[in-house]
Amino acid sequence: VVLPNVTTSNEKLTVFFPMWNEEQMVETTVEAAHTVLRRLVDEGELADYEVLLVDDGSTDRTPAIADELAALDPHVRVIHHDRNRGLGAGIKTGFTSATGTVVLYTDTDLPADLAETRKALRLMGIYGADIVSAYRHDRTGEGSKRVVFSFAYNWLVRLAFGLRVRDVNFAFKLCRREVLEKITLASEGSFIDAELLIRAKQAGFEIIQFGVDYFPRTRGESTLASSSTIVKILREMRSLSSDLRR
Ligand SMILES: Nc1nc2c(ncn2[C@@H]2O[C@H](COP(=O)(O)OP(=O)(O)OP(=O)(O)O)[C@@H](O)[C@H]2O)c(=O)[nH]1
Ligand SMILES: [Mg+2]
Repeated sequence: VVLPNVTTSNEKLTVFFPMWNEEQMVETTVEAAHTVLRRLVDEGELADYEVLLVDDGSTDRTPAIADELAALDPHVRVIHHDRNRGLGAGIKTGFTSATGTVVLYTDTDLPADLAETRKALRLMGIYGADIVSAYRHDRTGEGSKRVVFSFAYNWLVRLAFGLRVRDVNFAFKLCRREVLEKITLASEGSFIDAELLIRAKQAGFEIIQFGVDYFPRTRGESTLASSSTIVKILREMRSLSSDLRR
């Protein structure tokens, strides 16, 4: 009798966090990542993991805390930008420096429980997806103005680029390394999420989606929830649009 094989994964996961002035979150976030990822390794769902902190020229204690955490644990790595370059720049650094075979990108204020990583990995395997992109079941926690903006933005991206994704800017995306090796991202700002999905789809990669509970920020400063971010995103979208529609 041959027992059904209990397979052990040979994937290494990099989870990376773009961060700017997150001194109130960074420790909690790194600890949450360890707790979830260590268990996934223990249970054979992952071969190894890396926690990558991309400090985008923070002016508070974030860089010092991040360096301390990295010194304490070989799973943690930090990259500093010498000046603040924007969310897209942080995400590009995360994607190009990740050593994993699969890469998860999420926000430092943990908008979704990192335990969702297990489900995302499983879905990626079962459905043969290259990107697993999460959407919020209920996003009302971000306030009504932003709900309206998110809705309009998702609709605009769908109309302009034919991308059918429910929550384009939600920061919980698991990507196969092959995607990141194949495509080159240009955005330095928050258009990066849309650009990633559009270019991946155009290159023939499979994107699937799943819903998660959303936890709005409870600590630290909200830096991207401003009208200047919206203006920048639309400007970036316009300047990249002919390249993306080619
Ligand atoms: N690389 C980079 N990351 C940033 C910058 N500003 C914010 N971030 C990070 O981007 C992620 C999202 O920022 P948030 O301030 O949470 O933006 P948000 O989720 O739209 O808004 P709130 O959750 O309401 O604060 C977090 O991990 C931030 O640390 C920046 O200038 N550069
Ligand atoms: Mg946030």
